[in-house]
Amino acid sequence: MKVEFPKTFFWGAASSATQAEGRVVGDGKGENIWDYASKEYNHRFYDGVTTENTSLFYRDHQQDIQKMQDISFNSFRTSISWSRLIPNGTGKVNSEAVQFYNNVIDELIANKVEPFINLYHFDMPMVLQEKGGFENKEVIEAYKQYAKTCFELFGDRVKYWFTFNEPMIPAEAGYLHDRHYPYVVDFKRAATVLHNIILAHCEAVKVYREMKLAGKIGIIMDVIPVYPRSQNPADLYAAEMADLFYTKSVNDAILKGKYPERLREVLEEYDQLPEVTETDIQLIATTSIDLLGINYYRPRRVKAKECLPNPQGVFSPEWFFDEYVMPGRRMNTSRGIEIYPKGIYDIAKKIQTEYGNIDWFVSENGIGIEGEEAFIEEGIVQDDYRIDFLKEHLMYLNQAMDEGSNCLGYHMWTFVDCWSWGNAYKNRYGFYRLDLSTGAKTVKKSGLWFKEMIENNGFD
Ligand code: BGP
Repeated sequence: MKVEFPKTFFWGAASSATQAEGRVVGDGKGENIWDYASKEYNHRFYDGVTTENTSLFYRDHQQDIQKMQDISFNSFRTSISWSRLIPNGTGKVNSEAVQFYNNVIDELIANKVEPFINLYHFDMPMVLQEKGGFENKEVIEAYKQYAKTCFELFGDRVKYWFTFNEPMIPAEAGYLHDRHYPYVVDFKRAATVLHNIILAHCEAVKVYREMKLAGKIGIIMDVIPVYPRSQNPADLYAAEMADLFYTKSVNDAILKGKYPERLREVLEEYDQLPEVTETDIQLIATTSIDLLGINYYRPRRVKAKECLPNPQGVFSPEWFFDEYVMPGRRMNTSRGIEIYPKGIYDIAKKIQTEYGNIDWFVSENGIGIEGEEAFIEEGIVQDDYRIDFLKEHLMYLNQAMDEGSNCLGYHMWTFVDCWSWGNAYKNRYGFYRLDLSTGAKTVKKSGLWFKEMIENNGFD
Protein backbone atom coordinates (compact mmCIF):
# COMPACT_ATOMS: atom_id res chain seq x y z
CA MET A 1 0.00 0.00 0.00
CA LYS A 2 1.62 3.27 -1.06
CA VAL A 3 -0.71 5.60 0.83
CA GLU A 4 -1.48 4.00 4.16
CA PHE A 5 -3.51 5.34 7.09
CA PRO A 6 -3.67 4.21 10.73
CA LYS A 7 -6.12 1.39 11.50
CA THR A 8 -7.94 3.66 13.95
CA PHE A 9 -8.53 6.38 11.34
CA PHE A 10 -12.07 7.78 11.15
CA TRP A 11 -13.55 7.33 7.69
CA GLY A 12 -16.95 8.55 6.63
CA ALA A 13 -18.87 11.57 5.47
CA ALA A 14 -20.58 14.65 6.79
CA SER A 15 -24.07 15.98 6.35
CA SER A 16 -26.34 18.40 8.13
CA ALA A 17 -29.91 18.40 9.42
CA THR A 18 -31.39 21.10 7.20
CA GLN A 19 -29.66 19.76 4.10
CA ALA A 20 -30.76 16.16 4.46
CA GLU A 21 -33.62 15.53 6.88
CA GLY A 22 -36.60 16.91 4.95
CA ARG A 23 -40.01 17.40 6.52
CA VAL A 24 -42.85 14.96 7.03
CA VAL A 25 -46.36 15.76 8.19
CA GLY A 26 -46.68 15.64 11.97
CA ASP A 27 -42.96 15.73 12.72
CA GLY A 28 -43.49 18.70 15.05
CA LYS A 29 -40.53 20.61 13.65
CA GLY A 30 -40.46 24.37 14.10
CA GLU A 31 -39.39 26.67 11.30
CA ASN A 32 -35.77 27.74 10.90
CA ILE A 33 -34.28 30.50 8.76
CA TRP A 34 -33.82 28.12 5.80
CA ASP A 35 -37.39 26.85 5.88
CA TYR A 36 -38.45 30.47 5.90
CA ALA A 37 -35.97 31.89 3.38
CA SER A 38 -36.35 29.07 0.85
CA LYS A 39 -40.09 29.88 0.73
CA GLU A 40 -40.10 33.66 1.12
CA TYR A 41 -37.00 34.29 -1.00
CA ASN A 42 -37.55 31.31 -3.26
CA HIS A 43 -35.90 33.01 -6.26
CA ARG A 44 -32.58 32.84 -4.41
CA PHE A 45 -32.63 29.02 -4.51
CA TYR A 46 -31.67 27.00 -7.56
CA ASP A 47 -34.81 25.70 -9.28
CA GLY A 48 -36.77 27.06 -6.31
CA VAL A 49 -36.27 23.88 -4.26
CA THR A 50 -37.18 24.45 -0.60
CA THR A 51 -35.97 22.63 2.52
CA GLU A 52 -39.11 20.55 2.59
CA ASN A 53 -37.88 18.48 -0.31
CA THR A 54 -34.47 17.52 0.99
CA SER A 55 -33.26 13.94 0.83
CA LEU A 56 -35.54 12.62 3.60
CA PHE A 57 -33.05 11.31 6.10
CA TYR A 58 -35.86 11.90 8.59
CA ARG A 59 -37.94 9.22 6.94
CA ASP A 60 -35.21 6.97 5.50
CA HIS A 61 -32.53 7.05 8.18
CA GLN A 62 -32.61 3.35 8.82
CA GLN A 63 -31.98 2.43 5.19
CA ASP A 64 -29.52 5.31 4.85
CA ILE A 65 -27.42 4.09 7.78
CA GLN A 66 -27.42 0.65 6.19
CA LYS A 67 -26.04 2.35 3.08
CA MET A 68 -23.24 3.83 5.18
CA GLN A 69 -22.36 0.39 6.42
CA ASP A 70 -22.52 -0.94 2.86
CA ILE A 71 -19.58 1.28 1.97
CA SER A 72 -17.75 0.60 5.25
CA PHE A 73 -18.01 3.97 7.01
CA ASN A 74 -16.83 3.79 10.61
CA SER A 75 -18.07 7.30 11.44
CA PHE A 76 -20.57 9.88 10.24
CA ARG A 77 -21.22 13.51 11.10
CA THR A 78 -24.59 15.12 11.06
CA SER A 79 -26.21 17.90 13.03
CA ILE A 80 -29.17 18.16 15.32
CA SER A 81 -31.76 20.59 14.08
CA TRP A 82 -32.37 23.07 16.90
CA SER A 83 -35.79 23.97 15.51
CA ARG A 84 -36.75 20.30 15.26
CA LEU A 85 -35.68 19.50 18.82
CA ILE A 86 -37.00 22.69 20.41
CA PRO A 87 -39.55 24.14 17.97
CA ASN A 88 -39.78 27.48 19.78
CA GLY A 89 -36.04 27.81 20.23
CA THR A 90 -36.43 27.67 24.00
CA GLY A 91 -38.61 25.61 26.29
CA LYS A 92 -40.58 22.56 25.30
CA VAL A 93 -38.75 19.68 23.65
CA ASN A 94 -40.38 17.93 20.69
CA SER A 95 -40.75 14.27 21.65
CA GLU A 96 -40.92 13.16 17.99
CA ALA A 97 -37.50 14.73 17.47
CA VAL A 98 -36.06 13.05 20.56
CA GLN A 99 -37.30 9.73 19.23
CA PHE A 100 -35.81 10.45 15.80
CA TYR A 101 -32.35 11.45 17.07
CA ASN A 102 -32.33 8.53 19.51
CA ASN A 103 -33.09 6.20 16.62
CA VAL A 104 -30.36 7.75 14.46
CA ILE A 105 -27.74 7.52 17.19
CA ASP A 106 -28.69 3.97 18.22
CA GLU A 107 -28.83 2.81 14.63
CA LEU A 108 -25.42 4.30 13.86
CA ILE A 109 -23.87 2.65 16.90
CA ALA A 110 -25.53 -0.67 16.11
CA ASN A 111 -23.94 -0.46 12.65
CA LYS A 112 -20.52 0.38 14.12
CA VAL A 113 -20.65 3.89 12.69
CA GLU A 114 -19.43 6.39 15.31
CA PRO A 115 -21.80 9.37 15.53
CA PHE A 116 -20.14 12.79 15.31
CA ILE A 117 -22.85 15.25 16.31
CA ASN A 118 -22.83 18.92 15.54
CA LEU A 119 -25.20 21.33 17.29
CA TYR A 120 -25.48 24.15 14.80
CA HIS A 121 -25.13 24.06 11.04
CA PHE A 122 -26.29 27.53 9.92
CA ASP A 123 -29.87 26.82 11.06
CA MET A 124 -31.21 29.41 13.48
CA PRO A 125 -34.80 28.76 14.65
CA MET A 126 -37.00 31.43 13.07
CA VAL A 127 -38.50 32.53 16.39
CA LEU A 128 -35.02 33.35 17.66
CA GLN A 129 -34.00 35.02 14.40
CA GLU A 130 -36.99 37.29 14.90
CA LYS A 131 -35.41 38.29 18.20
CA GLY A 132 -32.19 39.20 16.40
CA GLY A 133 -30.50 35.79 16.13
CA PHE A 134 -26.90 35.86 17.32
CA GLU A 135 -26.95 39.65 17.47
CA ASN A 136 -28.99 39.23 20.63
CA LYS A 137 -27.19 37.98 23.77
CA GLU A 138 -30.41 36.22 24.88
CA VAL A 139 -29.89 33.85 21.96
CA ILE A 140 -26.51 32.83 23.39
CA GLU A 141 -28.33 31.75 26.54
CA ALA A 142 -30.97 29.92 24.45
CA TYR A 143 -28.19 28.13 22.52
CA LYS A 144 -26.51 27.15 25.79
CA GLN A 145 -29.77 25.62 27.06
CA TYR A 146 -30.26 23.85 23.74
CA ALA A 147 -26.72 22.44 23.91
CA LYS A 148 -27.31 21.28 27.48
CA THR A 149 -30.54 19.56 26.44
CA CYS A 150 -28.67 17.72 23.68
CA PHE A 151 -25.91 16.61 26.06
CA GLU A 152 -28.51 15.41 28.58
CA LEU A 153 -30.55 13.53 26.00
CA PHE A 154 -27.78 12.01 23.89
CA GLY A 155 -24.48 12.51 25.75
CA ASP A 156 -24.52 8.98 27.17
CA ARG A 157 -23.95 7.59 23.65
CA VAL A 158 -22.48 10.42 21.56
CA LYS A 159 -18.74 10.68 22.20
CA TYR A 160 -17.86 13.36 19.66
CA TRP A 161 -19.64 16.69 19.87
CA PHE A 162 -19.18 19.86 17.85
CA THR A 163 -20.62 23.21 18.81
CA PHE A 164 -20.75 24.89 15.39
CA ASN A 165 -20.07 24.21 11.75
CA GLU A 166 -18.06 27.05 10.20
CA PRO A 167 -18.76 29.81 12.76
CA MET A 168 -17.58 32.46 10.30
CA ILE A 169 -20.29 31.69 7.73
CA PRO A 170 -23.50 32.75 9.52
CA ALA A 171 -21.77 36.06 10.27
CA GLU A 172 -20.08 36.64 6.93
CA ALA A 173 -22.79 35.22 4.64
CA GLY A 174 -25.75 36.40 6.73
CA TYR A 175 -24.59 39.87 7.73
CA LEU A 176 -22.04 41.03 5.19
CA HIS A 177 -22.17 39.28 1.84
CA ASP A 178 -25.89 38.85 1.32
CA ARG A 179 -25.87 35.08 0.77
CA HIS A 180 -27.73 33.77 3.84
CA TYR A 181 -30.84 35.07 5.58
CA PRO A 182 -31.28 37.72 7.07
CA TYR A 183 -29.35 39.15 4.07
CA VAL A 184 -27.94 42.08 6.06
CA VAL A 185 -24.92 43.97 4.72
CA ASP A 186 -23.14 45.58 7.65
CA PHE A 187 -19.65 44.70 8.84
CA LYS A 188 -20.07 45.71 12.47
CA ARG A 189 -23.20 43.64 12.81
CA ALA A 190 -21.39 40.71 11.19
CA ALA A 191 -18.53 41.11 13.67
CA THR A 192 -21.02 41.16 16.55
CA VAL A 193 -22.64 37.96 15.29
CA LEU A 194 -19.25 36.26 14.96
CA HIS A 195 -18.22 37.34 18.44
CA ASN A 196 -21.50 36.11 19.93
CA ILE A 197 -21.17 32.77 18.12
CA ILE A 198 -17.72 32.37 19.65
CA LEU A 199 -19.19 33.13 23.07
CA ALA A 200 -21.99 30.63 22.47
CA HIS A 201 -19.35 28.04 21.54
CA CYS A 202 -17.50 28.74 24.78
CA GLU A 203 -20.69 28.47 26.84
CA ALA A 204 -21.55 25.10 25.29
CA VAL A 205 -18.04 23.77 25.95
CA LYS A 206 -18.29 24.99 29.54
CA VAL A 207 -21.62 23.22 30.08
CA TYR A 208 -20.23 20.05 28.52
CA ARG A 209 -17.21 20.09 30.85
CA GLU A 210 -19.43 20.70 33.89
CA MET A 211 -21.51 17.65 33.01
CA LYS A 212 -18.38 15.45 33.09
CA LEU A 213 -19.53 13.28 30.23
CA ALA A 214 -17.10 10.78 28.79
CA GLY A 215 -16.59 12.30 25.36
CA LYS A 216 -14.83 14.98 23.39
CA ILE A 217 -16.02 18.36 22.28
CA GLY A 218 -14.78 20.61 19.53
CA ILE A 219 -15.80 22.79 16.63
CA ILE A 220 -15.75 22.56 12.84
CA MET A 221 -14.01 25.40 11.03
CA ASP A 222 -13.57 26.32 7.40
CA VAL A 223 -9.96 27.21 6.97
CA ILE A 224 -9.20 28.73 3.61
CA PRO A 225 -5.44 28.84 3.19
CA VAL A 226 -4.35 32.18 1.78
CA TYR A 227 -1.72 32.50 -0.97
CA PRO A 228 -0.34 35.86 -2.14
CA ARG A 229 0.18 36.49 -5.86
CA SER A 230 3.86 37.25 -5.27
CA GLN A 231 6.39 38.11 -2.59
CA ASN A 232 5.96 41.80 -3.31
CA PRO A 233 5.21 43.52 0.05
CA ALA A 234 1.90 44.85 -1.30
CA ASP A 235 0.73 41.32 -2.15
CA LEU A 236 2.03 40.01 1.16
CA TYR A 237 0.06 42.70 2.98
CA ALA A 238 -3.09 41.70 1.07
CA ALA A 239 -2.56 38.07 2.13
CA GLU A 240 -1.91 39.03 5.74
CA MET A 241 -5.18 40.97 5.88
CA ALA A 242 -7.26 38.25 4.21
CA ASP A 243 -5.86 35.73 6.67
CA LEU A 244 -6.42 38.06 9.61
CA PHE A 245 -10.08 38.70 8.84
CA TYR A 246 -11.17 35.31 7.59
CA THR A 247 -8.99 32.82 9.43
CA LYS A 248 -7.04 34.20 12.36
CA SER A 249 -10.08 36.06 13.75
CA VAL A 250 -11.85 32.78 14.56
CA ASN A 251 -8.91 30.39 14.77
CA ASP A 252 -6.97 32.44 17.28
CA ALA A 253 -10.02 33.03 19.45
CA ILE A 254 -10.92 29.33 19.53
CA LEU A 255 -7.47 27.76 19.50
CA LYS A 256 -5.28 30.37 21.18
CA GLY A 257 -7.93 31.84 23.48
CA LYS A 258 -7.58 35.41 22.20
CA TYR A 259 -8.35 37.58 19.22
CA PRO A 260 -5.33 38.84 17.28
CA GLU A 261 -4.20 42.25 18.54
CA ARG A 262 -3.72 43.38 14.95
CA LEU A 263 -7.40 42.76 14.21
CA ARG A 264 -8.43 44.93 17.13
CA GLU A 265 -6.18 47.73 15.87
CA VAL A 266 -7.60 47.62 12.34
CA LEU A 267 -11.21 47.48 13.51
CA GLU A 268 -10.63 50.33 15.91
CA GLU A 269 -9.07 52.43 13.16
CA TYR A 270 -12.16 51.96 10.98
CA ASP A 271 -14.61 52.24 13.89
CA GLN A 272 -15.87 48.69 13.35
CA LEU A 273 -15.04 47.11 16.69
CA PRO A 274 -17.95 45.12 18.16
CA GLU A 275 -18.55 45.31 21.88
CA VAL A 276 -16.23 42.88 23.65
CA THR A 277 -16.28 42.88 27.45
CA GLU A 278 -13.64 41.77 29.97
CA THR A 279 -15.90 38.82 30.87
CA ASP A 280 -16.02 37.80 27.18
CA ILE A 281 -12.22 37.95 26.98
CA GLN A 282 -11.94 35.79 30.09
CA LEU A 283 -14.43 33.25 28.78
CA ILE A 284 -12.57 32.94 25.48
CA ALA A 285 -9.22 32.69 27.26
CA THR A 286 -10.37 29.84 29.50
CA THR A 287 -12.09 27.67 26.89
CA SER A 288 -10.29 24.95 25.02
CA ILE A 289 -11.43 22.19 22.71
CA ASP A 290 -10.47 18.52 22.39
CA LEU A 291 -10.91 17.97 18.68
CA LEU A 292 -10.86 20.32 15.72
CA GLY A 293 -12.68 19.66 12.46
CA ILE A 294 -11.46 21.41 9.33
CA ASN A 295 -13.57 21.83 6.22
CA TYR A 296 -11.40 22.31 3.18
CA TYR A 297 -12.66 23.07 -0.31
CA ARG A 298 -10.46 25.69 -1.91
CA PRO A 299 -7.54 28.06 -1.53
CA ARG A 300 -7.86 31.84 -1.38
CA ARG A 301 -5.44 33.58 -3.76
CA VAL A 302 -5.07 37.29 -3.25
CA LYS A 303 -3.20 40.29 -4.59
CA ALA A 304 -2.79 43.96 -3.67
CA LYS A 305 -5.81 46.20 -4.27
CA GLU A 306 -5.97 47.71 -7.71
CA CYS A 307 -8.38 50.48 -6.75
CA LEU A 308 -9.00 52.25 -3.51
CA PRO A 309 -12.22 51.13 -1.80
CA ASN A 310 -15.11 53.54 -1.89
CA PRO A 311 -15.03 55.19 1.54
CA GLN A 312 -18.81 55.67 1.28
CA GLY A 313 -19.30 51.94 0.77
CA VAL A 314 -19.80 49.27 3.42
CA PHE A 315 -16.59 48.44 5.26
CA SER A 316 -15.41 44.93 4.47
CA PRO A 317 -12.27 42.75 4.56
CA GLU A 318 -12.22 43.14 0.78
CA TRP A 319 -11.08 46.74 1.34
CA PHE A 320 -7.62 45.26 1.87
CA PHE A 321 -7.18 42.70 -0.88
CA ASP A 322 -8.35 41.67 -4.33
CA GLU A 323 -8.95 38.16 -5.49
CA TYR A 324 -6.07 36.91 -7.61
CA VAL A 325 -7.14 34.85 -10.61
CA MET A 326 -4.03 32.75 -11.06
CA PRO A 327 -3.30 31.81 -14.67
CA GLY A 328 -3.52 28.06 -15.17
CA ARG A 329 -5.47 27.44 -11.98
CA ARG A 330 -7.47 24.25 -11.94
CA MET A 331 -11.15 24.94 -11.55
CA ASN A 332 -14.27 23.10 -10.49
CA THR A 333 -16.38 25.01 -12.99
CA SER A 334 -19.69 23.75 -11.54
CA ARG A 335 -18.96 25.42 -8.21
CA GLY A 336 -16.67 28.16 -9.54
CA ILE A 337 -13.84 27.36 -7.11
CA GLU A 338 -10.23 26.32 -7.54
CA ILE A 339 -9.16 22.75 -6.82
CA TYR A 340 -5.86 22.75 -4.96
CA PRO A 341 -5.11 19.47 -3.14
CA LYS A 342 -1.88 20.74 -1.57
CA GLY A 343 -3.98 23.17 0.48
CA ILE A 344 -4.86 20.30 2.80
CA TYR A 345 -1.17 19.74 3.50
CA ASP A 346 -0.63 23.45 4.14
CA ILE A 347 -3.51 23.51 6.62
CA ALA A 348 -2.12 20.46 8.42
CA LYS A 349 1.27 22.18 8.71
CA LYS A 350 -0.33 25.34 10.02
CA ILE A 351 -2.19 23.41 12.72
CA GLN A 352 1.04 21.65 13.57
CA THR A 353 3.24 24.72 13.79
CA GLU A 354 0.88 27.52 14.84
CA TYR A 355 -1.88 25.78 16.76
CA GLY A 356 -0.07 23.32 19.00
CA ASN A 357 -0.56 20.30 16.73
CA ILE A 358 -4.01 19.75 18.22
CA ASP A 359 -5.93 16.57 17.33
CA TRP A 360 -7.94 17.30 14.23
CA PHE A 361 -9.69 15.66 11.32
CA VAL A 362 -10.84 16.65 7.87
CA SER A 363 -14.50 17.24 8.59
CA GLU A 364 -15.48 18.18 5.03
CA ASN A 365 -13.78 17.99 1.66
CA GLY A 366 -15.50 17.31 -1.60
CA ILE A 367 -16.36 18.23 -5.14
CA GLY A 368 -19.80 19.37 -6.24
CA ILE A 369 -20.55 18.63 -9.88
CA GLU A 370 -23.46 19.83 -11.96
CA GLY A 371 -25.20 17.48 -14.38
CA GLU A 372 -23.77 14.24 -12.99
CA GLU A 373 -26.48 12.26 -14.77
CA ALA A 374 -24.32 12.67 -17.89
CA PHE A 375 -21.82 10.31 -16.24
CA ILE A 376 -24.30 7.50 -15.58
CA GLU A 377 -23.31 4.26 -17.24
CA GLU A 378 -24.87 0.92 -16.35
CA GLY A 379 -26.97 2.67 -13.70
CA ILE A 380 -23.96 4.09 -11.81
CA VAL A 381 -22.44 7.58 -11.81
CA GLN A 382 -18.91 6.93 -13.10
CA ASP A 383 -17.37 9.77 -11.10
CA ASP A 384 -13.69 9.12 -11.72
CA TYR A 385 -13.09 12.85 -11.20
CA ARG A 386 -14.25 12.42 -7.57
CA ILE A 387 -11.95 9.43 -7.07
CA ASP A 388 -9.01 11.47 -8.43
CA PHE A 389 -9.99 14.37 -6.17
CA LEU A 390 -10.04 12.04 -3.15
CA LYS A 391 -6.73 10.40 -4.02
CA GLU A 392 -4.92 13.68 -4.47
CA HIS A 393 -6.19 15.18 -1.24
CA LEU A 394 -5.56 12.02 0.73
CA MET A 395 -2.00 11.80 -0.58
CA TYR A 396 -1.23 15.29 0.69
CA LEU A 397 -2.95 14.56 4.00
CA ASN A 398 -0.95 11.39 4.37
CA GLN A 399 2.29 13.26 3.73
CA ALA A 400 1.46 15.76 6.48
CA MET A 401 0.70 12.89 8.86
CA ASP A 402 4.04 11.29 8.03
CA GLU A 403 5.55 14.60 9.07
CA GLY A 404 3.80 14.50 12.45
CA SER A 405 0.37 16.06 11.92
CA ASN A 406 -2.20 14.67 14.42
CA CYS A 407 -4.93 14.05 11.89
CA LEU A 408 -7.41 11.44 13.13
CA GLY A 409 -9.82 11.09 10.24
CA TYR A 410 -11.33 12.12 6.96
CA HIS A 411 -14.97 12.86 6.23
CA MET A 412 -16.10 13.57 2.70
CA TRP A 413 -18.86 16.00 1.90
CA THR A 414 -21.23 14.22 1.52
CA PHE A 415 -22.97 10.90 1.96
CA VAL A 416 -26.07 11.20 -0.29
CA ASP A 417 -26.42 14.16 -2.71
CA CYS A 418 -27.98 16.85 -0.58
CA TRP A 419 -29.68 20.22 -0.71
CA SER A 420 -27.44 23.21 -0.44
CA TRP A 421 -27.66 26.80 0.73
CA GLY A 422 -28.64 28.57 -2.48
CA ASN A 423 -27.51 25.95 -4.97
CA ALA A 424 -30.15 23.46 -3.76
CA TYR A 425 -29.56 20.30 -5.86
CA LYS A 426 -27.53 21.92 -8.63
CA ASN A 427 -24.13 20.51 -7.65
CA ARG A 428 -23.92 16.92 -6.48
CA TYR A 429 -21.37 15.90 -3.83
CA GLY A 430 -22.56 12.50 -2.60
CA PHE A 431 -21.12 9.01 -2.53
CA TYR A 432 -24.72 8.10 -3.37
CA ARG A 433 -26.72 9.69 -6.13
CA LEU A 434 -30.17 10.96 -5.23
CA ASP A 435 -32.68 10.69 -8.04
CA LEU A 436 -34.95 13.64 -7.40
CA SER A 437 -37.88 12.22 -9.30
CA THR A 438 -37.97 8.77 -7.67
CA GLY A 439 -36.09 9.41 -4.40
CA ALA A 440 -33.80 6.43 -5.18
CA LYS A 441 -30.30 6.55 -3.68
CA THR A 442 -27.69 4.69 -5.73
CA VAL A 443 -24.04 4.27 -4.90
CA LYS A 444 -21.58 6.02 -7.24
CA LYS A 445 -18.26 4.60 -8.41
CA SER A 446 -16.50 6.83 -5.84
CA GLY A 447 -18.55 5.24 -3.04
CA LEU A 448 -17.32 1.81 -4.07
CA TRP A 449 -13.75 3.09 -4.33
CA PHE A 450 -14.02 4.66 -0.86
CA LYS A 451 -15.28 1.36 0.57
CA GLU A 452 -12.29 -0.52 -0.77
CA MET A 453 -9.93 2.18 0.44
CA ILE A 454 -11.39 2.04 3.97
CA GLU A 455 -11.15 -1.74 4.05
CA ASN A 456 -7.49 -1.56 2.98
CA ASN A 457 -6.69 1.48 5.15
CA GLY A 458 -5.25 3.16 2.09
CA PHE A 459 -4.63 2.81 -1.62
CA ASP A 460 -1.85 2.30 -4.15
C1 BGP B 1 -19.71 23.77 3.46
C2 BGP B 1 -20.92 23.57 4.33
C3 BGP B 1 -21.79 22.45 3.87
C4 BGP B 1 -21.90 22.27 2.35
C5 BGP B 1 -20.57 22.49 1.65
C6 BGP B 1 -20.64 22.50 0.15
O1 BGP B 1 -19.18 25.05 3.63
O2 BGP B 1 -20.54 23.30 5.65
O3 BGP B 1 -23.02 22.60 4.50
O4 BGP B 1 -22.96 22.93 1.82
O5 BGP B 1 -19.95 23.67 2.10
O6 BGP B 1 -20.83 23.81 -0.34
P1 BGP B 1 -22.01 24.23 -1.30
O7 BGP B 1 -23.17 23.43 -0.84
O8 BGP B 1 -22.20 25.67 -1.11
O9 BGP B 1 -21.55 23.88 -2.67
